[in-house]
Amino acid sequence: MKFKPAIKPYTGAAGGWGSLEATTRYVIDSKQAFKNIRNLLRVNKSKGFDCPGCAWGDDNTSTFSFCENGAKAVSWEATRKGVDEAFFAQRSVSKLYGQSDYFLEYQGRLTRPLRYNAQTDRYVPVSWQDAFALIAQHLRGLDHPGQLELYTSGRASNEASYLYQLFGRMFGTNNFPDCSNMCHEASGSGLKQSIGVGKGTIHLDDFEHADAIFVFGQNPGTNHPRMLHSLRHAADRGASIVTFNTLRERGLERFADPQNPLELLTPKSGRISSRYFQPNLGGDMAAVRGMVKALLETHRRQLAENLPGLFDDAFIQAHTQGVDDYLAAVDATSWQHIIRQSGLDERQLREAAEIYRHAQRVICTWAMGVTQHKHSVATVREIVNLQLLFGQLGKPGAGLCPVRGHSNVQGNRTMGIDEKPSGAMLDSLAAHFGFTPPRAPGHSTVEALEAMLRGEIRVLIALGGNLAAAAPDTARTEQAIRRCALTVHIATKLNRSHLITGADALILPTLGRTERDMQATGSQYVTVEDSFSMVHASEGVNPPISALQRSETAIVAGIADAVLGRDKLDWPRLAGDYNLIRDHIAATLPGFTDFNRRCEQPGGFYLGNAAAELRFNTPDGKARFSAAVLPATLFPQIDGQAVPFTLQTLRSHDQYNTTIYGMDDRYRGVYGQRDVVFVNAEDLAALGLADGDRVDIETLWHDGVSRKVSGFKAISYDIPRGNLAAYYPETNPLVPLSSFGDGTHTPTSKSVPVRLVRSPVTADARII
Ligand SMILES: Nc1nc2c(c(=O)[nH]1)N[C@H]1C(S)=C(S)[C@@H](COP(=O)(O)OP(=O)(O)OC[C@H]3O[C@@H](n4cnc5c(=O)[nH]c(N)nc54)[C@H](O)[C@@H]3O)O[C@H]1N2
Ligand SMILES: Nc1nc2c(c(=O)[nH]1)N[C@H]1C(S)=C(S)[C@@H](COP(=O)(O)OP(=O)(O)OC[C@H]3O[C@@H](n4cnc5c(=O)[nH]c(N)nc54)[C@H](O)[C@@H]3O)O[C@H]1N2
Ligand SMILES: [Mo]
Repeated sequence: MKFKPAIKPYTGAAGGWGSLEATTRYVIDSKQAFKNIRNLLRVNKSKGFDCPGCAWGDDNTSTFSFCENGAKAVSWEATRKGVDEAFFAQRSVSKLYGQSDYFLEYQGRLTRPLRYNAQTDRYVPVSWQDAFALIAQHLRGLDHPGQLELYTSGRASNEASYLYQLFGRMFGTNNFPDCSNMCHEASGSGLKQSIGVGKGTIHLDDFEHADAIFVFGQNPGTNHPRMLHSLRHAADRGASIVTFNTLRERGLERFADPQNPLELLTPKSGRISSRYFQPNLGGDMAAVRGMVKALLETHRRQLAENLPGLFDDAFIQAHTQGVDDYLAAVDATSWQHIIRQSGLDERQLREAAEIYRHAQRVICTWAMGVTQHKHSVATVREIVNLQLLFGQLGKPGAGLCPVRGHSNVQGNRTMGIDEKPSGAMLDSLAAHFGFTPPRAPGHSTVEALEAMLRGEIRVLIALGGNLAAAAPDTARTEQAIRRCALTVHIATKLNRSHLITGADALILPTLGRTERDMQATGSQYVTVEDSFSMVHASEGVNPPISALQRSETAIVAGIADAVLGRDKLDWPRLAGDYNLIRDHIAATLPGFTDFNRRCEQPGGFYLGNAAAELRFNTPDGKARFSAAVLPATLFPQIDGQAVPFTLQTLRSHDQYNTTIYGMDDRYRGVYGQRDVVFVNAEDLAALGLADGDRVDIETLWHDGVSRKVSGFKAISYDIPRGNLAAYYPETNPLVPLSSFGDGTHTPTSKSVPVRLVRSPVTADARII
């Protein structure tokens, strides 16, 4: 496949015609246009399937509620193309390894179970029974259960995840690395420490009541397009939208609603952000601290003048703990430090603070720009500090909103996919199922890879995802996975992880969320949880393209049955009737009482959030201010040198994580290519480089390992000096495995210390 590279700045609004055109192109391309359009109509309605795109919530009022990127996700899965035996017979695994991620997934759906044959270096057909037996044989041969890693990606349903964690714990391990470890871990961890619950506190309709919405480190135009509707409506009724983003993202500037015919017929489009600040990568904690410093000055001045202070003292008194220590930390942080680290000047931070304090109700949202740094937990907690000072919890139109990634990543955690499970959950499983769950914490994703590198892990089972491509430090990650005796991937489409095999390897083809799931007792639905803790049913409608594909739930039950037998649980019976699984969930997890009946409710049901009701599950029942010290510098000198650039690795408009739908990044004006790096024009000039020159990007890290990607096209872009951006997963080789967040092990994908050098690679377009 060849793509014609071009750079053409995008001048339109996000959404609008461009979005609908692109949607239609994807729908038509997937070779079953009619069915796909019908599917789109069903997305996010009470009957039909949940959009596998992102974890944004649904308002259940729109009849055509979908977005361009949701449409891509649906039609990508609903393709009639399948990879058959002949495909694998003709291609060795080493040969396939040389293909791009785009090529691999573009081949279509996996249609039958496959086993790797190391002699011929090919995947060959295997029966389901033999596949399960092979897994059982490996697992029975382990020295101890901790030699198993059970990876999960956030598309898995609640039912499949619940069975999966139960299987793992009955087998004896808490090794549940998951995509969340690389994603919103810092949100969960920071929120839990501050407010006692690791989830956002707001409902979707709070956006209709907020006076100001602060959006930190997030690109909703591409990654949560339905959020633009909420932002746009809020902006239209006069709410202030204040954005902190290192890049100028088109979707945060202007948005035309593709579901509003008037806006498609006229050039009308709505402004989103009232103020747009571009901090340095990793500069958000400093920025928020600067806002609080400004607010604290005003607060004290007013008090000195016998005027009411700014802070909500009644709220602080009644519901929080630690304010004095926090304000002392703010006093101890100098403006100079704040300005240097945030990259914003005092006037900008004072302006943001003024907008904040004049709003009665404020929502703060954030995503990967906040969570993928070393000091991400402290940054999340700093955002909470600001909200606590003003009592912005427990009332409509206000609160905290980490915008989740994968469509059911939040549900996975609720179901117990957690390497550090709470004692209460384990107690509940132990009592209900009559077994002794392991109490020792298991491995997060980075810890799992480290353990594999040390040769401590024998078997990796992955419930979806693309671990090899999604994880950092590609060379070390691949080396780690290859050390396993058995790798098992439960997947919809071929991807790079399937080509990084252990000595034995299996690919188990699964049904996607769009597909009808027939089991012994008839057609089944599953459930998922969105970013707003709404749980709802999702029922596939498409006939599967192969009779040999199985549902995730059935595959997990099949593995458990082969490994553990039926002494404790009749796994096949559970796989035959998901209502029975939901009964177990109801009996063991808080908030799911009467689960099956509540699934009938259109739009689903709310799981509840104690912090949103001002009940804080912290040791003293109060929300806790964090008095963290602002890091002295974001990058200490490495090997005696100052780090010239910080690189963030991010998503283009045409990808879903490691799934590459196409080579364009429309809103950033990039077409037909992905090997680009966005650089400030003055930085380019200082390096003696011209716009479009090819560069190598080299990581500066203190372990002596060389990490480099070559021949990237440097593009002059609106980004603060010293900051760079390039696409993931291509730049994952640059992220050191040992560079992760404090207290989270989340790879620092948004702050990689690098240098740029002119590249010897000059070819203009590489063949994809
Ligand atoms: N279409 C589509 N939808 C998706 C996904 C997808 O790949 N494609 N992925 C899903 C998943 S798993 C996730 S986690 C979410 C990801 O959603 P996002 O977090 O929006 O994803 P990224 O592309 O990583 O974008 C990070 C954004 O934060 C900004 N940023 C980076 N670092 C900083 C910083 O230090 N400070 C500030 N203020 N800004 C910063 C970047 O410029 C960019 O706009 O989207 C989900 N939805
Ligand atoms: N450098 C860098 N690295 C990052 C990030 C970054 O911003 N920068 N972001 C991180 C983030 S936020 C995340 S969430 C992770 C994502 O990590 P993962 O979740 O592991 O990766 P995905 O690309 O979402 O997984 C795609 C694969 O999932 C399979 N799949 C799709 N649908 C289904 C399904 O319904 N069932 C099953 N069983 N399989 C399915 C397909 O085979 C597909 O190839 O990557 C992380 N890695
Ligand atoms: Mo994510």
